[in-house]
Amino acid sequence: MKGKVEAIIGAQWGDEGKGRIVDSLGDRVEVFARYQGGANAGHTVIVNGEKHVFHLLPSGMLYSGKTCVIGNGVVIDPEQLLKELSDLQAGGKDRSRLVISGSAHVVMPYHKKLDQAQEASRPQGTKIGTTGRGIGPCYVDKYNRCGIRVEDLLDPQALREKLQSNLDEKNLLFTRIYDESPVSFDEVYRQAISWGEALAPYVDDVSLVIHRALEKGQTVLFEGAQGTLLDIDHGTYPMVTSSSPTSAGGCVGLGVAPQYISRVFGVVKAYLTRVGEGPFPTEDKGEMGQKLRDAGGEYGATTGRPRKCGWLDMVALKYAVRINGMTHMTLTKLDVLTGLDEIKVCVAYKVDGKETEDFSGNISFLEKVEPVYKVFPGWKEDISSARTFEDLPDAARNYVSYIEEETGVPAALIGVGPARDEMILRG
Ligand code: 2SA
Ligand code: GDP
Ligand code: MG
Repeated sequence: MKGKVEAIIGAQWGDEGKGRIVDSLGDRVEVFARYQGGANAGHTVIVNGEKHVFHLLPSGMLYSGKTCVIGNGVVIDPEQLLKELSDLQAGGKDRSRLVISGSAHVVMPYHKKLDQAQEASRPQGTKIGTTGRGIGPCYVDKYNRCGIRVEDLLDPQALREKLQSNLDEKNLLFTRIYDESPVSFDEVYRQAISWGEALAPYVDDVSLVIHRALEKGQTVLFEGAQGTLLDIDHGTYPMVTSSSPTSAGGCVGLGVAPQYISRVFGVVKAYLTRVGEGPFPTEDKGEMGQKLRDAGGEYGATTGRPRKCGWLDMVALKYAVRINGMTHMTLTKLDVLTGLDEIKVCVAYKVDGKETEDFSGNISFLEKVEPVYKVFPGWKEDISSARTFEDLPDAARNYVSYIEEETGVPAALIGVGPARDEMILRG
């Protein structure tokens, strides 16, 4: 094996700062690869004071001469993708070569409509808080083997037949179950043909493109979207997304053999957030939660929804270490904790009077959890210009060292601000 894969995955409920980490580590990478999720993702990258939010494009698009791929495991909303591309082009920033898998499924307008209708019809307490981007319904069609793939957009006859049978079914759902208007075949067909024409130059065999890069000894970076606790299998089901954000998802979602993975970087926010519904044992619903939201700018990068905020949860984090095979951590937003008198960390769960350090995604279990906290002293010094571990105040170093010791995973990068260079790189 000549080349290697490094995976960057969300270790929590998403929005840990994956986009910025991908960008900050991008120098030594030749291929950036998205492998799951879709335009529900919002990955923020700040370079030279300019903010970019990527939804479908890999966060390496700002580099020159690199390859960015969107794998078979991603669900592509062509309208969103073409908009992102043209926005970058307008700013003269699409310097990377983009390759899209023909096997990736297409998020059609009726998927978004269905996602929104289903979410609206869920009773309180059972809502998922989806982004409304059509993700769940598109993956349902994929696994039901009736979905429309990117390659179908390039074949007008195949597209006509598939679209017709999909709309026959979806329009029954809209009119008979959800009291919605039907979707017009002609309109969607015309739109889909034009998407195919626009996307055709980018379509190629992604697995082969990556294989050839690896053969040349290059480094490929898997860019996870969402996070471990939102994983369809390993997350807090059913309050999850419909894909596999965990490291193993990268192999399936790109067609890459697992032995190429050399390092798994889990992106860990120094506190915790969740957007959407579902249990969150360490959420602070009071003043402290609001303080973290304000200091961290915790609003959805796709929907603008306020994110729920709370304390770092070591029980959940150790689970993420195990599920992903995390070899390294990248700890983001340490600077957001600056100024707090004390910082709490959940070290165990108390459930039915018993303490446990074993996480479970079972929501009935999580709803009963009382967090057991350890309290750390805070620091007051501005840390945004720290570039070595030694530049950090003692209290900040203690906090990071505690997380490393408890997880057994070294923090290879520490984020002290959102910009590309606002970090401490430790090898
Ligand atoms: P969906 O739309 O079917 O994937 O929603 C299912 C759950 O997954 C959550 N989810 C996310 N959580 C955090 N960040 C995401 N991306 C955006 C961001 C979210 C936004 O970067 O801020 O802007 O609101 C993301 N995408 C999906 C979602 O909240 C549901 O709980
Ligand atoms: P992603 O979905 O994991 O890529 O994360 P988002 O982009 O949705 O949210 C992370 C937010 O935190 C973005 O606004 C980033 O610019 C910001 N961010 C990332 N790392 C840091 C950091 O170390 N410090 C600060 N203050 N902000 C950061
Ligand atoms: Mg995000």
